Amino acid sequence: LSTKKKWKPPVASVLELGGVKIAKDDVVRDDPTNNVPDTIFAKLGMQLHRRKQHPIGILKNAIYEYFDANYPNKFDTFDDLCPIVSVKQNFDDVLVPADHVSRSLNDTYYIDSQTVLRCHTSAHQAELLRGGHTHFLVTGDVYRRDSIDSTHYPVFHQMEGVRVFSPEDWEASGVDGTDYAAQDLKKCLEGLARHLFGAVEMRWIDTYFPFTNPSYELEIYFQDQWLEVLGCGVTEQEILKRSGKLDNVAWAFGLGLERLSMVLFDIPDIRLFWSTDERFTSQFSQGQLGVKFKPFSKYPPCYKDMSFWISDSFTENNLCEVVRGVAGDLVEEVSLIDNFTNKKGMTSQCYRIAYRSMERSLTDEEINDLQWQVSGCAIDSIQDRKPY
Ligand code: FA5
Ligand code: MG
Repeated sequence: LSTKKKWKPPVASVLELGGVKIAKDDVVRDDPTNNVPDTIFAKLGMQLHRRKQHPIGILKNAIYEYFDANYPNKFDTFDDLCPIVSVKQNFDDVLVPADHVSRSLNDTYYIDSQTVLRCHTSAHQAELLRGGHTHFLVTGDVYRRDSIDSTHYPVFHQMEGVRVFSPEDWEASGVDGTDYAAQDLKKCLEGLARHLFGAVEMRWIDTYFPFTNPSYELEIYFQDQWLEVLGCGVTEQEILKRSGKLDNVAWAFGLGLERLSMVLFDIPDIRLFWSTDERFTSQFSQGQLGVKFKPFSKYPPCYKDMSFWISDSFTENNLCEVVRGVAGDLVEEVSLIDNFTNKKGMTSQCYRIAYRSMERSLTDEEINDLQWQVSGCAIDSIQDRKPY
């Protein structure tokens, strides 16, 4: 089967990121650990969050406004920190255990064994705390190997928020530092949600993060289901201790900016954030939060099913990477629809791939060609023993 890749426009070979120059060879190179494909490299440096007319940039500025209004001149803001960070920054500094799944090559893009594309903006918490910052917001692009559907994309944007309290902040309140911070955190984020959305249906879910305790997620009701929009909690004491803040308590949050934008502007699919089609880009302007996105007619999806015997090393994230590598943003969803294990213990899975363009109708010929290439590449990668 053919594994020929479709022609793609060439990717810039040198990038400037947060004042650091990075050559493509430094990122996409022949290190055995490296699992960053060209499609991901091409997204580095796009910085959608710094575009004033883009929904992500408009949202960032609206959040800044909320913090300015409620905590005048308190929060330091960063939106140009380099997304290429050390394993230490991304994981160790925020107490992610050595055996945590998020560290695996299946979940994170590694440039080499010590360097990753940050998978969350929490990667910058520890250094900023050490640098003496006590109130800050960090916005940036983050990278994850993940499943494919309308609310997941391998590159997305987060905003981290951290606020440090001193004993005098909670001592008069009658509750301990942790409870005080947890209450303040929820009040702050509920206020932010009201500032952005007015009335909206939302709920708090208890959860787990290695770097906070207690930890919560906020979900908002959107398109007939609950959508997780952020994670947050009271910062683990160990993180503060390591930055010399023994007597303090802090809260932290990480907002999913695409998810919040989808709710805010009624954007139905996360791929649209990368669209350069004027019918998308022209609908948003600086400072305007009230506008609802008007889909430019919905083009029909086309479904293709694919089944195969899987080996122990098969993962859905690897399959998704293959599909994205061939079909790019023409793939809307990859879902497991059947899973069968025979008497010999061999497992066969059937995946359904939904192809749909946001911008035009796809022809049968084009889809058949994509599916042919996907199955060729998928078979190669399933049988191939190289990591990915
Ligand atoms: C984190 O990344 C934590 N660092 C957040 C945090 C910060 C918690 C500080 C506590 C303190 P999580 O993996 O849940 O958590 O991601 C945060 C948000 O990013 C999610 O709620 C969701 O809105 C968004 N998100 C996660 N994966 C994707 C994806 N593939 N595509 C788009 N948005 C995503
Ligand atoms: Mg989560």
